[in-house]
Amino acid sequence: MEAENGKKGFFDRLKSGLAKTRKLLLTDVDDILLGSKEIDQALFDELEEALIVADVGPAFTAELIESLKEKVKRKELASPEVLKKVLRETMREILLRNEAPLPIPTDKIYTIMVIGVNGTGKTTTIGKLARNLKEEGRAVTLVAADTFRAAAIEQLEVWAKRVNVPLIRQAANADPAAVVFDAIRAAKAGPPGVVIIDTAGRLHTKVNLMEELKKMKRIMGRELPGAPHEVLLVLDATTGQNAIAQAKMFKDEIGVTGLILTKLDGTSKGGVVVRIAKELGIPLRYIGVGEQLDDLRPFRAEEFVEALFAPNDR
Ligand SMILES: Nc1nc2c(ncn2[C@@H]2O[C@H](COP(=O)(O)OP(=O)(O)OP(=O)(O)O)[C@@H](O)[C@H]2O)c(=O)[nH]1
Ligand SMILES: [Mg+2]
Repeated sequence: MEAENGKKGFFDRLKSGLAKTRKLLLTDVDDILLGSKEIDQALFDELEEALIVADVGPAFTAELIESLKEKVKRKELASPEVLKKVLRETMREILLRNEAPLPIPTDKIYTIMVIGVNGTGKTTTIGKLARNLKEEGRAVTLVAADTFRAAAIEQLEVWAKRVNVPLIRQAANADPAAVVFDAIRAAKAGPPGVVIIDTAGRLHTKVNLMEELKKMKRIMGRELPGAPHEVLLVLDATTGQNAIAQAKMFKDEIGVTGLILTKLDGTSKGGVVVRIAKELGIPLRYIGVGEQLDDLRPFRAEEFVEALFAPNDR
């Protein structure tokens, strides 16, 4: 009962979180369909424009329009209303390919390195994730490896206290690789648990940041074969196309095994989820739809599409 309430609660928040995206995307699509008696090139052109504005990306848009045209040719698309169903179905298919919840084993140490440019929501997301995992009965340790900003360690400490999990930290300006080293040593000495590492989003230069992240990764792998088990990149949905560029950069430089998309509640560019699925081919692990502790959830394609296409509340 509790879990059901939780799910419904999140679905409603997801739905209201996606309100701006829905308004932009579906109101446009509805208007286009309402104004069209038949399916012709003009309709496709308008549809294409609406999709691009919603940030679903050119690759998805092109594929969708192509498949719609095929269906028209094969007479499978009789009326404009059917177009919306196909839009929904095509989105669902593409998103399903990127639905892959984080596979955290219970019998081994599992290390998660959280990376991303500054302000995307890394530290906040780690707090929420720690809470989720703890509620599932996991032992969680947080690691303050963002030693660049003085306040960063304190910020994570607040989360650790709030969620009631241990924090591994050193003094400000310590070498993050040394903090990670401590964390792995401590993890190996205790029962299996989940170790979540917060990292800096900005250093003096981008090259410094990449080198620092690579070094952390190297030390972890040396101390614990297979670590980091997951490199989670946090992307801010409100940055749309920029998020895609960041993902490509981190993927090439560091290697990314999973994504978290935050701040879906603050944007009409939620279509970027579709774009990420289509263009990046990296599993989308979690989505964030607000600043509260329970505003982070594993990404579910079906739930997302359902929330996106749900009727607007009056
Ligand atoms: N609306 C909304 N705000 C969010 C969400 N996730 C994070 N935030 C907010 O985004 C802001 C930045 O979050 P942080 O967690 O500090 O970001 P960070 O990536 O750790 O930033 P740096 O440590 O500077 O690199 C905070 O005000 C968060 O409350 C979300 O899903 N929705
Ligand atoms: Mg931070």
